[in-house]
This record gives sequence, C-alpha cells and structure tokens, in this order.
Amino acid sequence: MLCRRFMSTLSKRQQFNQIQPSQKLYDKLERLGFGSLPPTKRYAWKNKKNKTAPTTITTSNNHKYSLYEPKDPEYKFPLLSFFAGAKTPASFPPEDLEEVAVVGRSNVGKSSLLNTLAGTTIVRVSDKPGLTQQLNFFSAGKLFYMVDMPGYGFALVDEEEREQWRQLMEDYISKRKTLKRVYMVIDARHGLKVADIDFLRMLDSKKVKFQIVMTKSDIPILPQLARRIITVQDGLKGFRNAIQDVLVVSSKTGAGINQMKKEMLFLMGQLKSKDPPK
Ligand SMILES: Nc1nc2c(ncn2[C@@H]2O[C@H](COP(=O)(O)OP(=O)(O)OP(=O)(O)O)[C@@H](O)[C@H]2O)c(=O)[nH]1
Ligand SMILES: [Mg+2]
Repeated sequence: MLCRRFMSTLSKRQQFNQIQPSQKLYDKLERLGFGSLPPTKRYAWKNKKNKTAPTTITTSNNHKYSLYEPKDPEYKFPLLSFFAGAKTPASFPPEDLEEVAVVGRSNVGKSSLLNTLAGTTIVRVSDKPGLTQQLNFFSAGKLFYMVDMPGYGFALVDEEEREQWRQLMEDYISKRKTLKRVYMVIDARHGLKVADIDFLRMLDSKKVKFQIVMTKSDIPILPQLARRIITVQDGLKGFRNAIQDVLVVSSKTGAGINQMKKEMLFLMGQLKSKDPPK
C-alpha cells in the first residue's frame, strides 16, 4: 500500500499508473475476451498476491484441461427494428413495453453498441460527432424497446439546440414509466468526465437505475483498461442508483458483448437465470 503522502506528491497520471489491479480483475477481462498480460517480470508481482486458481492445467502429455465451470452460450438477441423517432415528448411512443436507454457523450459509441448487441447495422453510426439528433426507439423483437439518445456535450451545435436536447432527455428520463435502466456509455480511454457526472447526478435525482458501459475497450492496453475500471467504480460510490458492476465491452472486437447481452436479456425478463446451463 502506498502511503498517502507519497501519493499526494504524484500527478494524476502517475497516481493512475500506481494502481495495481488484482489478478481477479485480469482473469475477468481475459474471460471477456480482452486478452491476458504477457508473462514478463514486470507483472511478476501479480502472481504473488491475490492469486486465484489457474484457468487451465497442463498434464505431462501436454493435454490442457480447463478448470472453468460451464461456459456461457452465445446469447441470441431479438431482431432489432426502428420503431419511432422523437424530437419532443409529444412524439414518444406509448409505454406498452419495458425499455432500456443508452446515453453518453457525443461520439462515444452508443449507436455502435446497439448494433453490436443486436448483430445488425440498422442503427446509424458515424465518426463525426452529433449524428443521433433525436430519441430513436428500436423494438427488440416486440419484447422490449431500446432507446438510442443524442450525445450530450456536443460542441458543434449552438447553445440553444444543446439545451433543447438536454431538456428532451431530462423529460424522457423523468416521465417514462416503462424505463427500466439507463446504460451510460463511456470511453474506456477517458473514464467518467464532468458531463457524465452531471448526467449521473440528474439520473440519481430522478431515482433512475443506471449502469456504466465502458466501450472502445479494445483501445487501451490491458493494465490501463483494468486501472480505468477501478477508477470508474470508485467514482460511482456516491450514487445511490448506480449498479456497481461496470460492463466492459468493445463494439469493434465483440469482447464483453455476450456478457452484456446476458445481463440485458435477464433484466428484461427474457432469460430465467444468469447461470450457464449445466
Ligand atoms: N475502436 C473502437 N471504435 C468504436 C467502438 N465503438 C464505436 N467506435 C467508433 O466510434 C465512432 C462513433 O460511433 P457511434 O456509435 O456513431 O457513436 P455515438 O455515441 O452514437 O455518436 P453520436 O450519435 O454522434 O452521439 C465510430 O467511428 C465508431 O466506429 C469500439 O468499441 N471500438
Ligand atoms: Mg449515435
């Protein structure tokens, strides 16, 4: 444990680099498909402390046996279809099915995440920020709705328009009785930004349950990703409506997506248990 006085003399970046993620966290990331640490001396410390059971054992004739419990199947997502677009609360569709909404800063990867979860390309994505400019309601196999939101903090629209979007999102979050959970998508390279914290405060004040999804997790190297998860989880401590478990995904490689599908399908009552079939 590093002493507090030493930590206070370090810059934010140095403090971040001092965080030593546990073996358990690295094991979890490996299971999600983010790869594993190289077995170099640099990471030798991690084998001393917090050592969890090995994931495989190798016999003398070089056979590898997995020590894992049954693996999750590939979860199938219901067919996604565009259902309604809303620029004002008057055009929100009727509250006839439960729904989840995806929010986050502009260009963070919200629309791409919906596409990857559903294995489709129907949600429009772009490398230019500000593409999604209304609340887009998608029907997931007529079982539940998924709502793609405009990004907040988008600098290229004028102040008045930005305020209109913010008000629209706040109206939606306050009024929507069928809203089951908000997924806040953040960039794994940057963690929680001021605009995210402001939005989380608003969600907390409206008593709406939310969960953080760290996307673009294919970009940082593994130790940085693990450290980022720890700082994000720390940042959630003061929020009453936060789901403490952070989802870690990449829409590019698909890592972590099956886990998110499982959790979402379970939440929406489409899966009886989160345990893999025996
Ligand atoms: N490397 C990587 N790039 C990603 C990932 N997810 C999205 N992107 C890229 O990020 C850019 C923005 O993606 P969108 O899904 O349109 O982002 P958005 O949050 O919906 O953007 P707005 O609607 O403008 O707020 C695109 O160029 C995507 O290809 C990811 O997991 N990894
Ligand atoms: Mg979008």
